[in-house]
Amino acid sequence: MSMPQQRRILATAIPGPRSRERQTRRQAELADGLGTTMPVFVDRAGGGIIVDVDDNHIIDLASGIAVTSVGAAHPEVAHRIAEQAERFTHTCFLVTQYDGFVDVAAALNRLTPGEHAKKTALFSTGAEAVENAIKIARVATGRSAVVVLGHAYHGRTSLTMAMTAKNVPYKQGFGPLAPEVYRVPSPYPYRWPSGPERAADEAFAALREIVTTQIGATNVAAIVAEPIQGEGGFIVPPPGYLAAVREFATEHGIVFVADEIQTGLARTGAMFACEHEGVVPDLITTAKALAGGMPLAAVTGRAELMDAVPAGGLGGTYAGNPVACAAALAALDVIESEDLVARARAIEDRVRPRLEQLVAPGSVVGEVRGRGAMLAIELVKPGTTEPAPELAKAIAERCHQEGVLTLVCGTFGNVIRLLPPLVIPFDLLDEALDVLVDAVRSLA
Ligand code: PLZ
Repeated sequence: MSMPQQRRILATAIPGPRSRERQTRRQAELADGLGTTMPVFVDRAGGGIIVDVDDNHIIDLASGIAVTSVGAAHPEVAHRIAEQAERFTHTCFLVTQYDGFVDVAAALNRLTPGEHAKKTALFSTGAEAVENAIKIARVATGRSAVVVLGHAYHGRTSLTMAMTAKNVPYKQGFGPLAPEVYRVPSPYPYRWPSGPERAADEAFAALREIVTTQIGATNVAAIVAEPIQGEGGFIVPPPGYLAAVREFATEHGIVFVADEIQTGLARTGAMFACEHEGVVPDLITTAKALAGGMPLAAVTGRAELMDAVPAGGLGGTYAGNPVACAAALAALDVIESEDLVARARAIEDRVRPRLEQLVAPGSVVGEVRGRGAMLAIELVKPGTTEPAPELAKAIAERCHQEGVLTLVCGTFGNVIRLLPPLVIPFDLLDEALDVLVDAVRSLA
């Protein structure tokens, strides 16, 4: 099958009749707890285009939530998946071993920041990687407390939903929540009460005070932070904050975990987002872009921490599935050989100025932020910083009707985020921005 034509085509209204028909069936067959951003059904996708069952060609500014950085059908990824599936689809690595698992681990040990000895364990989903990072940190330190940030997102499983900040829809009714999870303020420059320039120092001071006076530093196994907060609103921590937390963790024997599940592997214009701040975490979680769309996740970090858990303590039936590993080796090759780190920076250079034109006194766009190909606009009531979630939703829906897939995020539901595949052709990116800018201007 060839790559979809790299062009926006509106063949019908969106959603079209075939998608609508399927939507009725979906509603009858599927649990209501499964949400949907854009109610179309997909026939094929690749590059910067998603083709739905009505033949609409939609520009992809979502990448399946930061997953398909190399595109949804990169020929190299597809080829390596097919080749591996013909050899074998599964053995369970805990039963009999295969090279792909070790090769992915070696690649992550090489690519992640820091010159220290590193080891890796593979899993299937991001939430599973975060859970396992906590298990490792707890065994390695003999401590149990976990410190997380306001606006954090770490997953939907029992432990990770407790680590996630937002209540609805992630926690409401799902309690009791896992114990020993403590939250400190996120250094959110745009919303920091005493102003953005004080956010780094004051947020760090709050962390230090909460850890030392309320939890006790000697009880803390791990501090977990997303180097740019994703679901919480593409919040970029102010310069110096992550480095201060890193140093504090070292001083108190706390494991510093960077959750790079959304930010990692070229997305932000660096292989890992903590590199922008020169920070070297003890453990890093990855998933999403790692395997070009196949479910694969990892914890990578200091060998002595990774080795703290005795044999049998880590794993899972599907953890590091061979087909997913083959896809990852292909995706990582593409990320490196096509220099997608540079490509993410080029995307920022192209997109940021367009978005910044929307910011002016009294504008509904309060801030443009992010790094690389992880950029967002925060929508507010004009002349205030009061969140405007209805407007964000209306803008996203207008884009969808016009054949551009955008996602909304943020604790207040008022942030439109752009996560295009890193391989998106620039003319498509420009066209998608025309649609987004028009939608913001006409709905403001
Ligand atoms: N950590 C930083 O961004 C996943 C969630 C989509 P899983 N983000 C998308 C949704 O609504 O479920 C994510 C993340 C960060 C952890 C995770 C969890 O990764 O692969 O979804 O489990």
